[in-house]
Amino acid sequence: GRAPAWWSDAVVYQIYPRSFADSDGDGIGDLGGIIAHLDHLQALGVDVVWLSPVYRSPQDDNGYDISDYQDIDPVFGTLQQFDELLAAVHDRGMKLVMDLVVNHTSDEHPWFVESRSSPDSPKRDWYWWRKPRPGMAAGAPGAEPTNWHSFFSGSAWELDEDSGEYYLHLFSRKQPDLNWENPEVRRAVYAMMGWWLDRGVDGFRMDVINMISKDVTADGHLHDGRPVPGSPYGDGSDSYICGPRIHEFLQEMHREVFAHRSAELITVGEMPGVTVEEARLFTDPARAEVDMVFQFEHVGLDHGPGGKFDPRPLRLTDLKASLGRWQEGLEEVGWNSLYWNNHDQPRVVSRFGDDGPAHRVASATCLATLLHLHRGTPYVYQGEELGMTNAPFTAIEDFRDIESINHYRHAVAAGTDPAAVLAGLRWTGRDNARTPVQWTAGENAGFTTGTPWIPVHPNHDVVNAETEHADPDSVFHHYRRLIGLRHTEPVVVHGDFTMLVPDHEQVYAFTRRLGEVELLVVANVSGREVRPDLPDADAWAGTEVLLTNLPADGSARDPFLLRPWEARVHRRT
Ligand code: TEU
Repeated sequence: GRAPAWWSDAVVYQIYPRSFADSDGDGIGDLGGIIAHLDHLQALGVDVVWLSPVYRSPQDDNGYDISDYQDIDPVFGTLQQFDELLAAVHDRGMKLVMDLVVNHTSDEHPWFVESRSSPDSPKRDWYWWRKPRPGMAAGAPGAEPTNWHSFFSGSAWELDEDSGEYYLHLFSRKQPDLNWENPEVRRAVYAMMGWWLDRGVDGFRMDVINMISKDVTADGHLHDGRPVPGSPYGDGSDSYICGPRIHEFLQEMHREVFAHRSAELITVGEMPGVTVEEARLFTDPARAEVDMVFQFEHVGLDHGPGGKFDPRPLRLTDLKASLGRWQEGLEEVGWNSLYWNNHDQPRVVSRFGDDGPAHRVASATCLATLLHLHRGTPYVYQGEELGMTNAPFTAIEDFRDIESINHYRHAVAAGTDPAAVLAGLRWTGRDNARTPVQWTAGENAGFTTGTPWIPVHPNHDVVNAETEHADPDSVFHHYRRLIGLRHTEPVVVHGDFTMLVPDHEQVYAFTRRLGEVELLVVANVSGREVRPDLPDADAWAGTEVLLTNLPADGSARDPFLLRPWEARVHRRT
């Protein structure tokens, strides 16, 4: 067999720089703030740090709109400071992964400025320029080249008045899609990636990388998407999710960028809409595409018929069926990434747990235990290790995220009750994950000495790193123990996975086995006591308890009479 990759037992920590820590008092997190808090990451024990984008950017989508791939935005610092950060991360034995955003650039990137300057521009074909729909006047309703909606509301096409042509933007109008059909575009991207790797970075998290290949006919035609009930726009995802040339492009990227470089690099492709069958192909080492993918199935299970802003309660059986299928699907070939949170998702303790004072710590540590005992590479998103909660925003003025603000504007204009729209945003809006990291109980949670760019959560008096470092029963120390366990127990990394009691609506339980060593992981994912009927429970009852999330209560109780949000990991050989 193939030797396990260096990162197989690694845990990755995601930093969203804007919200991490501010060192210069302008209210926005920056590289200096990250350098100042590396002790926290080292104490947690993570192996890899993934930085959300810090490149030069107009910040329309908080840096996911890049105007210069080879410079640092002044709001975050300088290239020299970046080199300092990289060295400081390496000095501590950690690696640094950059965010690679190459499905689109900013409309202020020189490539797009040149492309837009004239239909005859040599860079015109670097983006997706199209004439209005045949027989229709530019700008008329429905004249867009396809019916696709943008992820950030409205059409995915923006009219350029000067040329009378439209350009494609799957995200904001300030994020025009690059045309990966053009080999010059691909060469420019690979050269840029090489520039960062030569500078010493250890890999990339690739933003919406499964959207770079569009289904286009030989004569340049793009197809309309499926109609969406109640919307003037259609869903074009069949034309760009894992499009016809996606595997070819990723293999080419691997050949051109990674194959002749160090084997100690790590790649993860962010892939909305990816299926487990596709993920097997993307992550099969023999195909040389990416090391792992971020899939979205488990974070869509609580979306209602109206989409992400129409949430419904999660059914635990759905979650188990989904994650269980991914464990099984990538068991022989490929590799999972494991995440509850990132900068696009609501906080897991508020979403799948209970963020009230009685159960916040127990439910955060319960969910953490489940995730970290699966097979794959766990990702911890800043603040998750503190049990940070969703934002308590009450007015649209509190929100900063372009997706939320655009959605509010469109939905209210279409006649939806503003209070109902706001309720949706409060549940699933991305700003839930973007309030500043809570370092202390002091002013602005120790995030900044200035005015924070987005409100600080008032619960930082209780939920903060300083308090949690000092408390062995905190969410922080539980994450630290989970990460430690992955580093010391090979069965956590390599063991097989068997789901137990799949039909139970309160209990999530599974075993892991590697040779003679077997783990039982069992968790009460509810606020009510429960005694599941576990196979082999009597034999497990007396075995070594590797980890629990609740302090022992001193009683000689039945270990599988689970208290609210109790999670246990047993071990036997
Ligand atoms: O997100 C891709 C994506 O499809 C969603 O997760 C997105 O956040 C949105 O909520 C869909 O409803 C990536 C980045 O992670 C995100 O921050 C960027 O805004 C987006 O790509 C565009 O670069």
